[in-house]
Amino acid sequence: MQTYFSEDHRLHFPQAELSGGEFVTPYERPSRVEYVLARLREQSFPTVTAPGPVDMAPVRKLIDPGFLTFLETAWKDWKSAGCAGEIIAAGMPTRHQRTDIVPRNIDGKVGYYCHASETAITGGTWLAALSSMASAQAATRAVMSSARAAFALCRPPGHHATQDQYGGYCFLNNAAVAADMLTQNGAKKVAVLDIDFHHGNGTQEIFYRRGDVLFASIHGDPHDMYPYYVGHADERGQGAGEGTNLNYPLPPNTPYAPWAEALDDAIARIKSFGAEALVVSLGVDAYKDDPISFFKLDSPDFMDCGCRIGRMGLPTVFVMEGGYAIEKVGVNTVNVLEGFLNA
Ligand code: 5XA
Ligand code: ZN
Repeated sequence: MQTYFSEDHRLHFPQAELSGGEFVTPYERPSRVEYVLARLREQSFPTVTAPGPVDMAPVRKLIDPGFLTFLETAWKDWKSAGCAGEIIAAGMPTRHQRTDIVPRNIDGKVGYYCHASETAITGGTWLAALSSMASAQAATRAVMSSARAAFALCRPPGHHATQDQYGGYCFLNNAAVAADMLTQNGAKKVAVLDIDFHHGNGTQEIFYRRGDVLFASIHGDPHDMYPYYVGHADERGQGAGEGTNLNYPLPPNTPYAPWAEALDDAIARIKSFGAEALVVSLGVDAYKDDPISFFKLDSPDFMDCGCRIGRMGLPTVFVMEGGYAIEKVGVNTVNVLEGFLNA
């Protein structure tokens, strides 16, 4: 299985994340990638391939043009306004306020296009987000030209990014663009299986009214965990997408057995949906020692999970999402890929 990854991910490394009322070094940091690369080498995975330039057409097809322009120009506008620090949203539109008008002021725009203020934008964020997208696209193209599977080592991650909002460390939704590219390439039905600890609200939102892409997510119950305001089991899709959105919210301290039950149910639903290709939003923050999560999966569980996914026999694009127990991110991620290959 080929890995696609760009060195340009390093361009995004904010100094600060707002966590528990303090500014801390962001959990989502460049060294996460180094641990994955090291483990891929240790386990003799094929050489890692640079992705080539991003193709904006599949991105523009799904993502709001105003949001794309915002991401591209935010840093310049922020600096021109005399702001000294990194871009952090100070206020977002709340219920009963107007969301049909984009403010002219950059501070207002930041709040408008952001849904979680832990996520800072820096001078390098846009290029890093594009390079992450390019990796997802290169992996998807490999699968479209008949590779059984490919791994996009994306950073920054993407599953929280909606058509028009960033947050949760995500700017562009890599997995959603990958899935949509697969449908454009002729797959009549595609599934996105999100095994990151956090609900993939961005991916859900993008496909909520579509019947050709099934989204299934196993995640910390939003009563207790970010993204809090979405990710409940009764969100099942709408219109043509009715029944093609499956949420498995699970409580604090969930160990592997009930997690794997949810996974098996999601797999059965993906099969009965008739998916011809699969995108896996591969986060490993369900790990027991992850610093911002509350499930209790252990490293061998990720191997077993990969096996279960591999037994589906579908062409599969793995897209990296979260995972912050930094020294275990490599082992846990590569365990999923190895389990898949050995299924
Ligand atoms: O999958 N998403 C994440 O790992 C980021 C969660 C950010 C919570 N503040
Ligand atoms: Zn996560």
